[in-house]
Amino acid sequence: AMPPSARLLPREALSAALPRRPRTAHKGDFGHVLVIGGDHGMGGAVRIAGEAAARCGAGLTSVATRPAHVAALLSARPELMVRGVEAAGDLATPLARADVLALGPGLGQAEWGRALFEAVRDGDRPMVVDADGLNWLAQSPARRDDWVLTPHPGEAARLLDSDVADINYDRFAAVTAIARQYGGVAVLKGAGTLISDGRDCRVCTEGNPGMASGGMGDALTGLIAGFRAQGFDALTAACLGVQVHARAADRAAVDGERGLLAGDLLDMLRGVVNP
Ligand code: NPW
Ligand code: AMP
Ligand code: MG
Repeated sequence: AMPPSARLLPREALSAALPRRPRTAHKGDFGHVLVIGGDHGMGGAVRIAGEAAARCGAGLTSVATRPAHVAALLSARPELMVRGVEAAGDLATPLARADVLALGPGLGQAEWGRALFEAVRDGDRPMVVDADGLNWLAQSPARRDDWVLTPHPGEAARLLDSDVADINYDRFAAVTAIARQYGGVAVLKGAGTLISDGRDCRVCTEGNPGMASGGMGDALTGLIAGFRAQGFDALTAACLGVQVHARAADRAAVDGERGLLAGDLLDMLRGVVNP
């Protein structure tokens, strides 16, 4: 059952929050997202997150990743600014230019990822933390008011030192506990994604099981960071990101749920964010 503090995300929320742009708009009005991640074997995660940020309207999108991934990312998506990072010190310049960080897609569980996580965690930029960023956070807990954490039930179990069955037994309690323990806004992913700021809870009723495929969460991370960069507060950006993500997946699934890819969702974004 839904607790009284929970509300469904209304379908018309997107058209209310996403009016047409002013005629005189320029890219500086829409913020700069920096995606940090993509250890060996997971360069696709930062490409998906970066494309999602750009496709939801961020003014500029940069990616900091393993040098081995730079050429492939640039040829796939030349609109992204891609910087090869060998060690945490190489993040200083891109960090100084960014308004919002997307920390964790494909970041990995090795020393490289830990060093990047630690270099960024206590900085002054608002951030969305996902995937291996959440795994590092679970190992060295911290609190911030200005971040959005986006765990799937496996990551939520690590954050709460619990197990997946326990998380799914009471998803409302789990998302509230994560927001209270870590601060900011928590998004508990999976069918009926929940969003909590530690007090109120929102429920997304859109989306479909075609989304159970690799890279889907990385797209959500980029979307929330992209909305944050456009000036929405953490809770609003999280709700918009979740709803845009689910609706794009529903549009992409008209040809069938099985075999749906995160890239198919990215192709639907422009229609969804221009309601
Ligand atoms: P199981 O397997 O069902 O027992 P991990 P990851 C559980 C990157 N990626 N409900 C699941 O349990 C990511 O960004 C890169 C219940 C298992 O234990 C990360 O950096 C891609 N349980 C990295 O890979 C595309 C659930 O959690 C564990 C659950 C690892 O991310 C793929 C699996 O999660 C990927 O995004 C649910 N809904 N969901 C790329 N193209 O570069 C998960 N679990 O171990 O955190 O690994 O999510 O695959
Ligand atoms: P991740 O596990 O990080 O790749 O994230 C998966 C994304 O797909 C999250 O946004 C989930 O909410 C979404 N998703 C996965 N399975 C479903 C489902 N059965 N119904 C709706 N959304 C789903
Ligand atoms: Mg994920």
